[in-house]
Amino acid sequence: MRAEFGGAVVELVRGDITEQGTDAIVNAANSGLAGGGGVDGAIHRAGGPKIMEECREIGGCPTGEARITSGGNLQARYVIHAVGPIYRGGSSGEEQLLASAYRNSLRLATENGLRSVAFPSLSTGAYGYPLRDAADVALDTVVEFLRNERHRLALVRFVLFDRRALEEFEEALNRVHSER
Ligand code: AR6
Repeated sequence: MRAEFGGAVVELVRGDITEQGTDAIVNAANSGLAGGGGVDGAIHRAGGPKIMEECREIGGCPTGEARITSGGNLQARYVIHAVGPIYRGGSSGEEQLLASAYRNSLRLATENGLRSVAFPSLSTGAYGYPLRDAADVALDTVVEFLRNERHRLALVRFVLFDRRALEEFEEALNRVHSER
């Protein structure tokens, strides 16, 4: 499923984030940029040790922010390491932090002149953010950025790991699209 906003296509696919040929892929990282399971583990396994070396030099990244490294052995030239919030019930600023993790990732992509970026669903694995709410935040934030900020992005792709995640993102995209 795809739709256009602010000159860029937003696309939803089912798949593995590590296999994307976009200019950058986004990592669901932790604030230590220390590696881990899920998306993070898969990216470091597929991309090789260079990415972790660069993460160590950067040292860390506060929740809601993002940092960029090379893509190592990945097809993508860059990895944008975004730190989403750990879900603690929903009244600890999680929504704002999740939105800012997406927004800051797109800002970094723009500052580096990138044309295409692929995101996983941040915070919805180990960090426990409810998928439906997270899908709404993800699509609202990305669409608002594409419509209102200066950018040269042509493609923002969400790569969803399972059918349920794809369906929740499809519903969220349908909603944003019908509100235009
Ligand atoms: N491609 C696309 N999506 C994936 C993949 C993949 N290869 N693998 C898992 N997912 P998570 P978080 C989905 O846990 O919740 C790590 O230990 C998965 O089904 O990767 O932000 C880090 O080091 C889920 O919907 O990220 C952090 O400590 C979504 O990606 C912590 O986990 C995100 O799941 C970050 O937790």
